[in-house]
Amino acid sequence: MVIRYEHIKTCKQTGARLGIVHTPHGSFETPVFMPVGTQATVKAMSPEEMKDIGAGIILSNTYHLWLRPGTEVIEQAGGLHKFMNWDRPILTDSGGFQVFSLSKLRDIKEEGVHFRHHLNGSKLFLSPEKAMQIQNVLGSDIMMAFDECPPYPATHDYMKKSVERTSRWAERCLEAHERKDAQALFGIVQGGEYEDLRVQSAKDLVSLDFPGYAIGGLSVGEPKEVMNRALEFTVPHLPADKPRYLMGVGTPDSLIDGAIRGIDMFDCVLPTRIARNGTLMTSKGRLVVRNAKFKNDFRPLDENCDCYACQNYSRAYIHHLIKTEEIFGLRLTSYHNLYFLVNLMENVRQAIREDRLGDFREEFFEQYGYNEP
Ligand code: PRF
Ligand code: ZN
Repeated sequence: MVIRYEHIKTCKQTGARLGIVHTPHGSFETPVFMPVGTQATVKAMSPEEMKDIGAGIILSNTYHLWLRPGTEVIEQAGGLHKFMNWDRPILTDSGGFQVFSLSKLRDIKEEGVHFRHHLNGSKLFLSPEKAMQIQNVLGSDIMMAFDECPPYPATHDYMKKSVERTSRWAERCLEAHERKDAQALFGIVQGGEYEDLRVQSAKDLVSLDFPGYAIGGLSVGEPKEVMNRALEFTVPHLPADKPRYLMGVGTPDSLIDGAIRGIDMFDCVLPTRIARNGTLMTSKGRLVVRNAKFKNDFRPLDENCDCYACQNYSRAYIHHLIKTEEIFGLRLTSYHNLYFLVNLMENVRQAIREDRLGDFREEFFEQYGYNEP
């Protein structure tokens, strides 16, 4: 196996897992939050800063890198790690989800998805084989299968057909993957909110024996109880000795509640996206530093944070940088938000180590607020 999940312990209070995932570019501890670097860069952050905040693995996107700069440039660079100067693990998403979210004109067929370039309108085609070929060139440590993520809500009938196609596509992905000794391919469980389809999807994929499994099709607009229930009836069908990844989830509440339901890996654009419009995640909930009330506030963004931004700069200063559209403002807010989530997961791991993740959850929400996203 190219990657290996080392189970350290299970939290006695919650059942959350503490582990280490070993990859060809080193190891990371789980549960982990993976910052998103769509265009071969985590927006506003250098790789050195990513290491400072303690990021163990980052995510990038097949779809975007295929369109720009194109696979050939990355091949000439010697792969994505070298191209972007990041020597720790990289996970790449397969492109399916990005086609569904970015391209309005698309046609899903058994062979793959025909769609138009989201910027110039040209005709494009992605398939399980193509997604594997691109990810093999990128050289990510963890590649994702090419799946369909239907919108929420979808009918049981549509979802059943979609799950069955996603299973057939998963088999084609395994077949087309040419670097099994260097890159691990994860299967993606779909099925929406339907228990029978989630179970069917999980069983189909587990029978194909992937080195890890993702849960897709959640955080697509459903209430959080729906997501939690879907995790509860899906996770028990996944093998205990492989990593489990909940795709596109990154609010503090869902990271903690996902870990409690046995999830090991998470990713989301949320912290970096909201940072760029002046919104911070803090131990006391969200703070919109671009609001006028922070003009004369000389406290740090988060009084309980020891990140570089909070140790050296005030809300007043960052408010000013955001209002004047200074680049340094985006760097500081991005730095803080990523630090906040990476550090939250370090605290989650410590709580698991000490069998008190349930208590940690209560203490965290007492401060953060129960209704804050
Ligand atoms: N599939 C893939 N990528 C994803 C998702 C999915 O279902 C999601 C759903 N939240 C985010 N990213 N391939
Ligand atoms: Zn901070």
